[in-house]
Amino acid sequence: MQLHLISFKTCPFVQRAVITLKHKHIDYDITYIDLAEPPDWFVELSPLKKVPVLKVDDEVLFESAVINEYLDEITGGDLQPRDPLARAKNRAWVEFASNMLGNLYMMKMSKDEDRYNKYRATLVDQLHRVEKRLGDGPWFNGDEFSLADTAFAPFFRQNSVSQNRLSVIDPASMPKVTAWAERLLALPEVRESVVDDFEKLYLAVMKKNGSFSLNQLAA
Ligand SMILES: N[C@@H](CCC(=O)N[C@@H](CS)C(=O)NCC(=O)O)C(=O)O
Repeated sequence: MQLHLISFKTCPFVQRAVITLKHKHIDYDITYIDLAEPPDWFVELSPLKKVPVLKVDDEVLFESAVINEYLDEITGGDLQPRDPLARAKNRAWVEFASNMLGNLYMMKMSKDEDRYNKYRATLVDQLHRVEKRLGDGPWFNGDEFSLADTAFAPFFRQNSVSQNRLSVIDPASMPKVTAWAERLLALPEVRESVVDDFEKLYLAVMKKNGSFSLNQLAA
């Protein structure tokens, strides 16, 4: 079976799939596209015109959460809790992480201070909810590393650009989130989930969007 991931170099949703692929030591090919000028074959292939898309031989899978569940299921299914309620809750938190990724993007790309503050406040509230949900770790569900970890990790990677100088994590009020994020960011599969020039590309996207927070960084 040939697995072929279609990616955009700064997309955190693709990073989720890469983390799972690497965590599971699954062989795959990767093609990077430019979402600003998506090639015709991609528009034809991707129902929502979004990345990630995973080609499984000639079949097409889309949506990062679905792709990750598939990758887990073909390799033993150990990244989802066995209990149906625990599994459903894990899926709900994966969706929560997706919402946070959207808010992080909106915050980072906000042109003005008001919008920036609005998204930042939402994210701080969301991170406090995650803080309450976390136990003693090391992972989201305690000892068992799961798809919730692979779903949140790209949030922490994107949040950590520029040596955390734009971070929304407040270590004093979010000690569990802080420790969990550090643990995730230290994993090889998370470190290798982004391209070598990821930070440069990510900051370039912020600059192109006239990012308020990037100006703060320069000030
Ligand atoms: N719910 C989707 C979100 C994927 C997504 O938003 N991808 C962005 C890039 S990070 C995209 O392809 N955007 C192109 C577009 O919206 O046209 C998933 O989890 O896979």
